[in-house]
Amino acid sequence: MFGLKQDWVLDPQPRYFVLEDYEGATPRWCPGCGDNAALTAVQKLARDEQLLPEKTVVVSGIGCSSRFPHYMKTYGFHGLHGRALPVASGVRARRPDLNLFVATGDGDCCAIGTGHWVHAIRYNMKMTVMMFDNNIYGLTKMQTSPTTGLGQYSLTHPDGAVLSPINPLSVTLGITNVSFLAQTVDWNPIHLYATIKAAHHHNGLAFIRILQRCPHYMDGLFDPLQKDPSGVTLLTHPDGIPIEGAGARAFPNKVEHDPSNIDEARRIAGDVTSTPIGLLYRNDNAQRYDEWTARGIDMSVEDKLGALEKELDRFLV
Ligand SMILES: Cc1ncc(C[n+]2csc(CCOP(=O)(O)OP(=O)(O)O)c2C)c(N)n1
Ligand code: SF4
Ligand SMILES: [Mg+2]
Repeated sequence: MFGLKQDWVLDPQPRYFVLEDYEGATPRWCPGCGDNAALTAVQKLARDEQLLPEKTVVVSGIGCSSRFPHYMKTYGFHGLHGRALPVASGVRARRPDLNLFVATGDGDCCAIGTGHWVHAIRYNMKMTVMMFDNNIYGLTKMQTSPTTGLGQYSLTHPDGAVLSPINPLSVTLGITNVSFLAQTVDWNPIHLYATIKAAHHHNGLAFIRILQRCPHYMDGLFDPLQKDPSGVTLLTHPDGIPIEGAGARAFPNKVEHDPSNIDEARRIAGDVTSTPIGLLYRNDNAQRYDEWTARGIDMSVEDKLGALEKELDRFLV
């Protein structure tokens, strides 16, 4: 489980990281909040993969879920509401060496951050994006979000939400150059962990929608799925999210789905009769904008100055 660090040459001794090495401030999320489960999964993944803390960064926007970077003992950036993805894109543009995780919420990503969501998917820069979907604005105490269900009570719609919710899976699959889309749930730690791990190893932007419990403002939202897991369809495939044993037994409905089939992925995403979990779509060969932004990254200072001089010389009069 623990491995030798590869690229730390100054250490007199090999370093081995344990969970505590990734644990930052004590989480202040409510008891039972699904964000806690995802934090544990990411910390375990970091430990299992022996990610160098100084080479790992977690970027977020604003919301309860966006407090994530504070609770990791890595680098982090707690950004502005809706701006997690542009900040993360900036990090990735010139740092291909970093492990990059993004925490965002349904409000953060699917409302104020929608434009950034669309373009980040198209840019396909390597990062693991966790979109915590609790169907509500949690931090600001219960306003309707784009994923709030029709008729749901909230402080902005005390008579019930008047519009049908956006479908983040369908939206993501509609964006040009999408390369990885998965859905998981906070209450199955095995599936949650396996999904984040697969995303971390994906060759591009991996977008995960995490169905996340908010017992404080949306108590019981996912009770029907928890009490009757036949409402969930577990997507299985040799190229999908590997899950066995108790993690898989929790879901009696299983359907084999080839994640390279985007038409079928779109059909599954739009099927309102069941909640899919697993890998809906993956394309390892999608274009990567970070390969373009990283050009010249190995140039020496002298070479950069020389290239700059040459460029400026073009404008000599
Ligand atoms: C520009 C801007 N607009 C609005 C806000 C207020 N605000 C803070 S968090 C939030 C909603 C967060 O909801 P979500 O992203 O779903 O996260 P959750 O708290 O549910 O995890 C809003 C509207 C803000 N901080 N900045
Ligand atoms: S309000 Fe909801 S989302 Fe926020 S910490 Fe509490 S349970 Fe979690
Ligand atoms: Mg939310």
